[in-house]
Amino acid sequence: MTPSQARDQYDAQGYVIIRGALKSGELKRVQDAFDRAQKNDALGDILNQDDVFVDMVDHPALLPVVRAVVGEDAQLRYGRGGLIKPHSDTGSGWHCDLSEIGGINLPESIIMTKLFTYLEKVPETGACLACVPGSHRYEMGHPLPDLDDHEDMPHQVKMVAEAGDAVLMNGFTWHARFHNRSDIPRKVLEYSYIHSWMKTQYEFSDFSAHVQSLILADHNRRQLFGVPEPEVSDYERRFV
Ligand SMILES: O=C(O)CCC(=O)C(=O)O
Repeated sequence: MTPSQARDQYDAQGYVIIRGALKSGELKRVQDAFDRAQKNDALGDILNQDDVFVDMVDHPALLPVVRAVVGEDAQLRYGRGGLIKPHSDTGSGWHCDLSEIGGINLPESIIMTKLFTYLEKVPETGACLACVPGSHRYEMGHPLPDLDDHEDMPHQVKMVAEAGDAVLMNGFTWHARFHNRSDIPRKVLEYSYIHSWMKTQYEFSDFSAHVQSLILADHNRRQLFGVPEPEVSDYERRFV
């Protein structure tokens, strides 16, 4: 799938599945680093834990899709890891992340998108992300159905994934997480992308000196991490 085909799917469905983004050797490197971060109780601060997590911000199988969807002014909003234990009722209700935003016609805008990269298989019985395809085009304020059981949402599609697959989802798409009824922990990297002129959820000073040096070494990373570019306004920032 080319980035342009991915963009077409994202536009039509409100999400796109990117199969096999991480291949075996690299996947193992990311899995091992994730497990170390989890042991250190540092999944919320994943970007400071290992260089692989900084590499994931501009990964060659993923960033081209982010660029095709968000645009050449994309910036990271945050990055974190998430673990859902096997056999845990940790599903979440249906929601749309951007429902509180005003002043923008969200059904026709791409303001915030989330990239979920799965480090373990997520089977049908796992803690699947589920989306209602096309719901990113519903008019603003469209009410979500009042469901007794979130698993009963009509027209939903579950994101069953293999380790190394990723899902890029529009923040205006209706989505939920299912309970984990499988034997497999759900290990995910969740990176959110916005535009260069929007606020991020971190300060550059939150990063270690080492991570700061990784960011400063590259133009696109400086943009992704919101490092100011002398004489270029935040509105004018572009990847090279
Ligand atoms: O963990 C998931 O699969 C869903 C996460 C979610 O609902 C969200 O990021 O808003």
